[in-house]
Amino acid sequence: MTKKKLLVTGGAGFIGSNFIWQTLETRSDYDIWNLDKLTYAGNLENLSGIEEKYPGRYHFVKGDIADENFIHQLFEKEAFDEIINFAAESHVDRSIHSATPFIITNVLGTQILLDAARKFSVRKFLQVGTDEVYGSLGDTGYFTEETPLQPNSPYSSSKTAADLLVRAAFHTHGMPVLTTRCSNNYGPYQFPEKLIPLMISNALGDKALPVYGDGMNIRDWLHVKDHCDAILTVLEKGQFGEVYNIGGNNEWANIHIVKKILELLGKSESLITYVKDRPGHDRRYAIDASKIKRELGWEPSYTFETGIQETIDWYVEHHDWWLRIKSGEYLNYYKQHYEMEL
Ligand code: NAD
Ligand code: TDX
Repeated sequence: MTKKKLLVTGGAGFIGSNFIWQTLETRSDYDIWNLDKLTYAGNLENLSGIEEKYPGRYHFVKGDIADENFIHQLFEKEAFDEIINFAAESHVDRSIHSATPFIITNVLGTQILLDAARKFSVRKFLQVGTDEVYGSLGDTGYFTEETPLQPNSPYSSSKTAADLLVRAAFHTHGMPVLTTRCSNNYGPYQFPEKLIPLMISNALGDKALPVYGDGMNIRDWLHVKDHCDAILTVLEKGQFGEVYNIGGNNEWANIHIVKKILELLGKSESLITYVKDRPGHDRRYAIDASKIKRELGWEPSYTFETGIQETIDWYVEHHDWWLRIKSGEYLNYYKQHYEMEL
């Protein structure tokens, strides 16, 4: 069997780390290089034990996708066959406070990776995108791959710019690119700034649960394992130059998610605190994922009932994982496990 060298960027984050575990477990033809800058969102504890479980198949490289010299040196050293670009600044609220890091990583970083992929003849480049590029829906309708791109936040605008640069790489240079656009993910290892892990961890600590605006904004929730499976499907079977929407067909208003979490944890709804709305808050996202089902045969396997229960159980069991994030202790992991060995 020919082994492929897969570069995963942003693999110390939520979706990237789930993807690495899942791919090493289910695909014996891939060895993985995880390139991550270890921003506040990068947590190597998500991958603790992986080198021992998959000897020789996992390699970590600390670095920045927006550092052109570094990227070129890395590509000269390792002949990557394929790339999946997960690396991004990913939190909408942070982009409202400060947009610049989003432009540097999400836009410039993507172009630098595309340039290196072209120069070093990488055989596939998959860009992990988001449904937020389509903007906001009213009470009806769904995002298809043909829906106009109308991003409303600095985060979604930077992700849209990245998607367009990937599109340009295909049309201008004939590059072998694929783009996915997924709805909101939930599951293990999600940084507790995002709705579901924030609400679970606050509820467990009997802290207030901050609900933005009237709580009636709607998101389409997909279990992270289903997202990772869809990315592998697109990587293996997708057609170059195409965009694939990925979604769970699972719309929930935020307030209903929050109440469900409180109910499953046996906590009181009095913890709910309505706070000032997010500026430019998109009202509703809903994905039409019929193309990926029709053309590549992918559909989600989790029901929300099972997925949310498993996720809550995971955060209850991994209390220490999110407590170390909240205390900032997780930031020492790289120093303790990598720099000490040098
Ligand atoms: P995350 O914030 O949990 O992880 C991002 C990772 O990227 C972190 O490990 C961080 O250290 C790394 N990173 C950031 N800047 C970097 C740089 N310049 N160079 C190298 N590494 C860098 O994000 P996530 O939720 O796992 O999202 C992963 C990808 O999926 C993103 O591209 C995001 O836009 C997309 N996405 C996320 C969701 C979701 O619901 N979380 C939904 C659809 C799409
Ligand atoms: O404290 C909160 N209270 C609240 O009401 C937080 C953090 C969020 N919210 C609301 C805002 C959104 O309507 O919950 C919803 C979900 O918020 P986030 O978890 O911040 O996700 P969202 O803004 O929808 O974006 C997510 O999905 C698409 C990811 O963060 C993006 O990276 C992805 O592209």
